[in-house]
Amino acid sequence: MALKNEYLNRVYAGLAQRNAHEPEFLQAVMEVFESLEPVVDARPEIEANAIMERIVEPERIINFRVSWVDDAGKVQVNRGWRIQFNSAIGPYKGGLRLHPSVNQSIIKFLGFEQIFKNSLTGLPMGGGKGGSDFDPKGKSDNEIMRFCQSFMTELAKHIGADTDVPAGDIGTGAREIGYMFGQYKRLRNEFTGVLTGKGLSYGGSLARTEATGYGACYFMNEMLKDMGASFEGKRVVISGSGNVATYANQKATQLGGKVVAMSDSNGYIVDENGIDFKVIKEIKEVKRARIKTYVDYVPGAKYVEGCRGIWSVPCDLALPCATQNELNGEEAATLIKNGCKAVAEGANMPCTPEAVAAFQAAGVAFGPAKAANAGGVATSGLEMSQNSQRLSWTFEEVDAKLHQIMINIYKACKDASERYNMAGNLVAGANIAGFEKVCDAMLWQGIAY
Ligand code: NDP
Ligand code: 2IT
Repeated sequence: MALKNEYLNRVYAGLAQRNAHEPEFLQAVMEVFESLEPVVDARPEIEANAIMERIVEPERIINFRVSWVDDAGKVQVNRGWRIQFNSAIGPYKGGLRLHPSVNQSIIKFLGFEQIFKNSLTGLPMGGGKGGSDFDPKGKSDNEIMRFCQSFMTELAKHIGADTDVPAGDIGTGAREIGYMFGQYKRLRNEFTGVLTGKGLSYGGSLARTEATGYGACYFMNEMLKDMGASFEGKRVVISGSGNVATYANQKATQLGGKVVAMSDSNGYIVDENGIDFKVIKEIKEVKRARIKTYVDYVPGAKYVEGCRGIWSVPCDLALPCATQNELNGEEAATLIKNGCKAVAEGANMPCTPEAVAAFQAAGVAFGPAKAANAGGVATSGLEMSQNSQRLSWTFEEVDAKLHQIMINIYKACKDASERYNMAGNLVAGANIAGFEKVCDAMLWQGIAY
């Protein structure tokens, strides 16, 4: 795809040549560049200061070996990354993904998007991301602990409460953060807010566990309000059944919606009576089992093998909350045909560019990931504030702040889209609003990075 702005086109072409084997990263950059054309046209200082060339190059990529010993006594070796992408507006901040599919392209796309997402929260956080191709599935708690300790032994050299603050993402939940925090403390002999998503007994924030899923629903709710609608009585389909999906289910249900389908990477369940959030929590958080076991708890429900079929379940609202590129153009067409009216991305980049274009062409309200799932990292920012103050706020206080942040993000995206004559295009709005603050901070700080 060619960009109309000559400068952006040239920067993208060079990037594509240098990163030919990083398709997810290039996909994420292209989406941002498309949105920023009118901004770059209007502000010559962006080209004069090589802002775009700089913003697509991570400030630092740390890539390391992670060796650990499994329960059989065999030495295992994984690859670890931390990509410190941009620190213009605050310390690097972003999750750690543990999944066998992890590679540099995936961590770079996530780190790049995190820059703009974190900016949208209104809190002082730069963009970063990390992870490993380690697969937590089927590992014992001791194996998870040994991996996390080995991973942190290297990572600890590069992070800190005022430098870089990692958190959870796919495969990294409360258990993994706990083991990593323990190892960091042991290595550095300091108790600081170096990670977020911590347990409540050692500095974690109330409502952080719920925040991404809740935030995605708060964002969806703002889109619905603008359409003169609400969650009340709506059929909702949520892909995934991890942290984001589980609490998106809880909030969508609290707001009056009925969640009829959820999935994992093997298949999906349909429960016409509304999927019971407490059963999902039991299956995923306590038993660490597969979603197909839902039918053992709720016999009226059905399980279908193969995760992508979930998009054929008719719904009014869709919340893709599993992983990147999980919803393509054809699947978007099926959702549209079945009457879907609004989509909010709980996962990062779950909709392919073809899917996003299909939704926008059909007038389906579309909330992009950088905005719609920013509630997680926003609440991580609130965890950092509480840690710095040596205080902890109540669930209600944190949830109220999260809610207000999501309302502000929606408004910022909408305002930016209107300022550049793209009203209704929240993809452009999110990219522009997120970019503007980072760009200004980079301009003020001179050519440092
Ligand atoms: P979890 O590990 O808790 O859950 C991930 C869910 O997605 C699981 O149901 C998993 O199924 C499914 N999934 C993962 N990979 C694939 C795949 N390749 N194909 C199909 N299904 C897959 O992760 P989270 O809920 O934390 O993260 C989900 C998404 O939300 C990710 O895109 C993440 O980057 C994003 N996100 C997370 C935030 C957070 O605070 N946790 C914040 C903002 C965004 P299975 O168990 O079968 O692997
Ligand atoms: O993609 C994301 O925003 C996250 N995984 C959460 C990051 C964080 O630092 O809380």
